[in-house]
Amino acid sequence: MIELIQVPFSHYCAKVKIVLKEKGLPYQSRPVPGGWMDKPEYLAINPLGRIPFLVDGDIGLGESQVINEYLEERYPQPALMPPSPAERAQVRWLCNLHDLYAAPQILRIFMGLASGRDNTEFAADWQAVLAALDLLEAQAKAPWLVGDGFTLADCAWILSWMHANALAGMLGAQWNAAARYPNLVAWYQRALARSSVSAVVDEARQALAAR
Ligand SMILES: N[C@@H](CCC(=O)N[C@@H](CS)C(=O)NCC(=O)O)C(=O)O
Repeated sequence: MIELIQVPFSHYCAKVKIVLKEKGLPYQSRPVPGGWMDKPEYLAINPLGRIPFLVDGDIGLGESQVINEYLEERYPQPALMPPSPAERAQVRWLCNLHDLYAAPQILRIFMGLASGRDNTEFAADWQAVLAALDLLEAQAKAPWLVGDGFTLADCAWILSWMHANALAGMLGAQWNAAARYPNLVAWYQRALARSSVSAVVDEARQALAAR
């Protein structure tokens, strides 16, 4: 069976779990060996010290986008990439927007606040998150981010959208999502109706509440 080393509230891990569930692939969720990503037990598995990490038979893979593209090619049905080259490129563009320009900033803010640092230290990261969300809002199509089908781009953004909403409250930021991000608010509501998404969101919420 596929094994996924993950932490339940990680936005990068959520990307992969939504894909596994969309494709109906059973998997075993495994806590990080040694207890955290910097422990020797885990570094022996993934020297980059990052999660998620997926094991499928003989192959072990890190990096959420690499994992998702592997799953898409290895288990092509149901497809989570559109057929046309232009739309496929658009999916990759929005995945990179997430992975490079929003998710690291969200992670830094979460970890920083959790370690007691002051809100004011995260102004630049928060502005970067808003800029990425502005771009996503402008690109977002209905019903899904790219065209008519649910894609890897939707999988990528679900938990980070949830985290951005929570962070706005934690930072005491001005946040009127319905006014600034109407497309994304409607998109998230549609996405929650999918069992893959609601299961992963619930898992993250429960883990955050237990912290
Ligand atoms: N580019 C990586 C980033 C993964 C990542 O940063 N994951 C975080 C958890 S959400 C992590 O492993 N952090 C460990 C650390 O910061 O030491 C991916 O897409 O998988």
